[in-house]
Amino acid sequence: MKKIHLSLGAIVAAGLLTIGAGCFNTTTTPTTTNQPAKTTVTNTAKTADTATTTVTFNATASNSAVESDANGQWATTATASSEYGSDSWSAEQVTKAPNVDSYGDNGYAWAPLELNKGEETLEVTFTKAVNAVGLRILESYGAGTVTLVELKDIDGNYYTAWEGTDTTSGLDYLQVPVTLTTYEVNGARITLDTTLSPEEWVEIDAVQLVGQ
Ligand SMILES: [Ca+2]
Repeated sequence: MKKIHLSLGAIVAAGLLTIGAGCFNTTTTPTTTNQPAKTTVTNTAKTADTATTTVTFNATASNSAVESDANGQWATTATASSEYGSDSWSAEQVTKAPNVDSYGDNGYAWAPLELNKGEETLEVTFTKAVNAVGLRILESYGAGTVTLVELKDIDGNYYTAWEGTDTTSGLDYLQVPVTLTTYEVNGARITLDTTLSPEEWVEIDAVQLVGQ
């Protein structure tokens, strides 16, 4: 019996755990089963860390793929420099998931008070602050007028995510990828130039933040 105990101690110290439990009495078995359990816990933690840093942004995702993006969240509040109505076409209409089903004038989207007036801004917030990888803006009418997209961190600082020429047409998203932010984002500000669409009222249906 003494010889068996010495042998187990040497094997456990060497990290070899292939001993058949049936070789030992009930007082030695727990020693051999505890070791693999610790290894399992360590592996689980590593998997979780990897998932946190691999959130990606597909800037060419189809509209249906955008709407099922597991790392996406829709705006929960919205304000604007002006709004066409207090219910239909109000800033509130850009919150939640998209509900405009075809390109055109629709009260389920936000619209500014005036057509072809000039610069307008739309500001949104999100419930969950995330390290962001991108923002998506669903343009539903007067598409192609966004000039600047900024992300807002939890301390109220703005960061330019994109500026340039918006080539969006039809009922489609302006998709703005960013390098995974080191700051936590829970808001965005969108600047538009409505003179770029003098014939069609500019309308935005929904805004999605992507991150983790
Ligand atoms: Ca909407």
